[in-house]
Amino acid sequence: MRQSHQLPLMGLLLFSLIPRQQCEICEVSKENYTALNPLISTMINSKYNKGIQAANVLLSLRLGGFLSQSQDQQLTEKVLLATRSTEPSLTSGQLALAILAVGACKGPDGISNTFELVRNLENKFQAEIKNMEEHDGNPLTNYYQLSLDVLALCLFSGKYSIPEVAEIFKPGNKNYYFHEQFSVDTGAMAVLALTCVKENITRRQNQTDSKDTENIVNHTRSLVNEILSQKTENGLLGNIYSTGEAMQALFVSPTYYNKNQWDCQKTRDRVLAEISQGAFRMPTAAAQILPALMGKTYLDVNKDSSCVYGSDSFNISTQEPVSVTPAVSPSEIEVYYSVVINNQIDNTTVSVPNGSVFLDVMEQAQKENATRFSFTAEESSWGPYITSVQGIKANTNDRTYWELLSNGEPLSQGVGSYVVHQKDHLEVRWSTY
Ligand code: B12
Ligand SMILES: *[C@@H]1O[C@H](CO)[C@@H](O)[C@H](O)[C@H]1NC(C)=O
Ligand SMILES: *[C@@H]1O[C@H](CO)[C@@H](O)[C@H](O)[C@H]1NC(C)=O
Ligand SMILES: *[C@@H]1O[C@H](CO)[C@@H](O)[C@H](O)[C@H]1NC(C)=O
Ligand SMILES: *[C@@H]1O[C@H](CO)[C@@H](O)[C@H](O)[C@H]1NC(C)=O
Ligand SMILES: *[C@@H]1O[C@H](CO)[C@@H](O)[C@H](O)[C@H]1NC(C)=O
Ligand SMILES: *[C@@H]1O[C@H](CO)[C@@H](O)[C@H](O)[C@H]1NC(C)=O
Ligand SMILES: *[C@@H]1O[C@H](CO)[C@@H](O)[C@H](O)[C@H]1NC(C)=O
Ligand SMILES: *[C@@H]1O[C@H](CO)[C@@H](O)[C@H](O)[C@H]1NC(C)=O
Repeated sequence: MRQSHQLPLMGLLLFSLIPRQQCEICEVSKENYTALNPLISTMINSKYNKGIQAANVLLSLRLGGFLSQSQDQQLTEKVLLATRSTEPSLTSGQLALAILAVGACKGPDGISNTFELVRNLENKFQAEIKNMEEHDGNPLTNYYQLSLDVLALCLFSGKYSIPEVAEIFKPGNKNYYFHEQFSVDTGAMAVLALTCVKENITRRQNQTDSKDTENIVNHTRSLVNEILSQKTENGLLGNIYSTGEAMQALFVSPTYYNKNQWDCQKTRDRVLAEISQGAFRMPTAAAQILPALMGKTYLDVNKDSSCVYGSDSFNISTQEPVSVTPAVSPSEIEVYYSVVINNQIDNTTVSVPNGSVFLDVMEQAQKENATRFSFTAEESSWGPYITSVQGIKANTNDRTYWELLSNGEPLSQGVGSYVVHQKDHLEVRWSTY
């Protein structure tokens, strides 16, 4: 009898004791900001073919307050111009990122530029849902982008249905997984979106929403657990490129896990070590890790407050970065390359200069036989994305794509970044995720 009284009481006591002290935001200390310099200069000096790809970088630099007023203005104009001129063809997530970036704070002119963009995002989000209804639950893009959509709509007073969000973001939905493996990036972005929605409902204190609130809380708890279950021996959450966003998700959900479930300092120190080894040379990679290292999250985007500007300590370079050409020309290396479609394999041996990337190998093979090794690629915020090989195109409605592997292992970088090694067995494989 006594137990039945004590247990809930204990639970209540623990619950009221734990919250704040457990919320450990382990940002990099001011003395150690120099460790972040490579990230900031990579972002500031980045050049993009399409301005929309600068949105992630702008968002990140604004959250950190790293831009001078003139740099901020320059980059904001660029993103806004690109957004307006290409809006109909943007994916929902691209538009959401642009809204988050451009609206992150009130710029020098003080006008909010986002009103019309938010209306367009509402439509794109509905189109994602419609596609799911018509194509076996597959959105036009993916759940990472649907999460960005909800986050932007939530932060910028857009319209969305709370019950619909609670339904879409149920844990266990196949869209959280690629090859049955939980996508930490996707789960993290969903946690940020759901947290925003939950805070909004709570602030409105609308009793009729309580069932949805409970669902959203439950979804968030499961997603946080799944993220924590992807913790690696060395402290990463998922892989190095998902860790920044996973840190943000854990920062905003301290009541859903115990202090001993996550060693934030260990994660941070591992990331700092990876920065010095050059893991974040891709501007988008740098943009996605920086906020967490500053103790910031995408929920800190505040359309009502003025921008914080830094000094001109980092200059936007006007000249091309000097390419590091080695004194002696590199030796040639030999790699194996195969295109695998179900049981059909087309393979060849390719010779490329040492230091070449996967894309160089594909181009070399294509030169040797334009039929067997033909391919197309599209520029994305992570570099070139392989869209077709031998004329066979990736399709989100079928969840198909061209998977990259080396020596049988899926790569964690794209064709533009992965540096190949002597005797590598490189493979592009027609896959379903
Ligand atoms: C969804 C997703 C996919 C989907 C894309 C199709 C779809 N249904 O949308 C699938 C599962 C097919 C996929 C494939 C791959 N992906 Co992926 N993907 C993502 C994810 C979760 C979200 C991307 C997104 O929509 N971003 C938001 C929008 C607004 O930005 P965007 O640039 O317009 O998005 C497009 C590109 O990002 C592109 N894309 C997706 N993945 C990759 C990877 C590379 C290298 C490139 C160049 C482009 C690209 O697809 C997006 C939709 O069109 C990110 C996570 C993250 N942190 O960004 C990982 C991520 C970008 N992917 C990654 C990787 C490694 C891959 C693969 C190379 C894996 C492999 N071994 O084959 C392949 C790409 C191979 C190829 N054909 O070139 C890494 C990239 C890391 C890096 N340093 O380069 C990330 C960061 C995941 C991670 N933490 O490791 N991916
Ligand atoms: C700064 O970094 C150094 C080396 O990485 C570390 O030893 C030190 O504790 C850090 N300082 C603070 C205040 O975090
Ligand atoms: C909650 O969201 C609505 C609609 O998106 C918005 O109008 C309102 O300002 C938000 N309220 C709070 C308190 O955030
Ligand atoms: C409360 O929520 C319900 C359902 O989401 C909605 O129909 C109603 O308009 C809301 N009321 C207020 C005061 O926000
Ligand atoms: C939420 O989770 C709790 C505990 O796991 C459970 O008791 C409750 O029924 C769940 N609520 C909903 C709406 O599913
Ligand atoms: C940036 O440019 C300003 C003026 O052009 C100059 O004074 C400053 O030293 C530069 N900073 C760096 C880090 O190059
Ligand atoms: C292609 O693969 C077959 C079977 O693995 C192998 O015997 C052959 O040597 C490969 N050809 C080239 C050019 O690598
Ligand atoms: C390729 O270059 C790396 C250093 O960049 C070197 O360690 C390696 O030995 C080289 N390999 C060949 C086969 O020349
Ligand atoms: C390219 O490959 C196709 C199909 O395997 C073959 O029929 C053709 O002869 C090859 N062309 C060249 C130039 O090697």
